[in-house]
Order: sequence, then structure tokens, then C-alpha cells
Amino acid sequence: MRLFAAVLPPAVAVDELAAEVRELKQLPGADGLRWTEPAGWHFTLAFMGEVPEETVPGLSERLARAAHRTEPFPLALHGGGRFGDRALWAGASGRLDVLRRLAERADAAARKAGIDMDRHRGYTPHLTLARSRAAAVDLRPFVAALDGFEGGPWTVGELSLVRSHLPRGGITGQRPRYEEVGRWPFGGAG
Ligand code: 3AM
Repeated sequence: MRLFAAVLPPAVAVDELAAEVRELKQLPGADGLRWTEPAGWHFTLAFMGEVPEETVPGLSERLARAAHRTEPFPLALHGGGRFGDRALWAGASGRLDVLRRLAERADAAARKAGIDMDRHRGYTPHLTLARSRAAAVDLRPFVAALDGFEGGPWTVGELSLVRSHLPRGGITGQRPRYEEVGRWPFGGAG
């Protein structure tokens, strides 16, 4: 199954961002983008790709340990950015250092579970809002519009394992469906 580790924002934060995204969708070019569903919004920590069923228990055990070693930390949705003209995302503020460490731990957990992880170049905390369809849309006005956006902070207290169900036949406009298949609480501070 196709899996990734992630931090899921709480409903309040999702609602705030959804209101912001409604504004973004009024901008020129918005129709040329494939917008992600609020129900599936996440901060990817480590993408594992196809993982055999028998690897999941070991992976879960490692992820539980990674979570246990992490202290709860504050995070807020903040501003936005883009990956070239391919993806528009919302950014984060708060303890990005702890988020980054958690991403490294999730990556290490997957490797120790025997998953062949890509070498990743730097970790950019991001929550993908839209991807471009075939024709490129200039994402800069969308990033500029997100500039002043600041959601309320929350305390991240758990790590999630999410399964991605890809759309059948790669039908244009269809999005993957995400299903949380595991969740582990962080350990205490320190
Ligand atoms: O939703 P975001 O952008 O955080 O882009 C994919 C998505 O990230 C990413 O994993 C998340 C869930 O699908 N992803 C997909 N294929 C990938 C790959 N080969 C990948 N990340 C790295 N390498």
C-alpha cells in the first residue's frame, strides 16, 4: 500500500485555511489548478511509496518510537509558497525545528523498517493546496495572496501514518483519497 507519515492539522486550522482558499479560488487562473480537498490536508513528513503489507507492523513500531521521542510542539499555518509552477502550498510557523526533527525521525523509522527511501534534499514544511493541470498557471499571485495568512496555533501531539488511494486509471481531475491508518502520540517534554 502507498504510505506516508504526516502531521494532520486540527479541524479549526483546516476551517481557517479553507476560508482562505475560498478567496484564492476567486483569483484569475484558479480554474486551471487542481485543488486538494480540505479533508485530506496534511504536512507530509516522509513519503514511503508502496510498502508491502508485511512491513507495516515493523514500520508502525518504529514510528511509535519516533513519536515517543518527540515532545509536543506549537505549530500554525502561515503564508504560502510554491514548488515551481507545479504546486501551491500553505506554510507553517512555530517550532519548525521540531517538525523537521520529526520528519527526520519518520524517515529513519521507515529506513529501519526496511523501506528504500529516496535521498531527500532538505525538508520544506508544506501543506499542498493545489497542483497545476497540464497548462502551467503562474502561481506567484496565489503565493502573494497567502502572504498575510496566519492561522491560530495548535499543539502538535501525534504522528500519523496515511494511506494514499490513487484514483483509478489516472482520470484527470480526480484526486487521491487519503486514509489515516495509524496514529501515535508524542512522549512527554524532554
Ligand atoms: O501532499 P504533499 O505535497 O505533501 O507529493 C506527494 C504528497 O505530498 C508526495 O507524498 C504525498 C502523498 O502522496 N509524493 C508522492 N510521490 C512522491 C515521491 N516519489 C512523493 N514524495 C516524494 N517522492
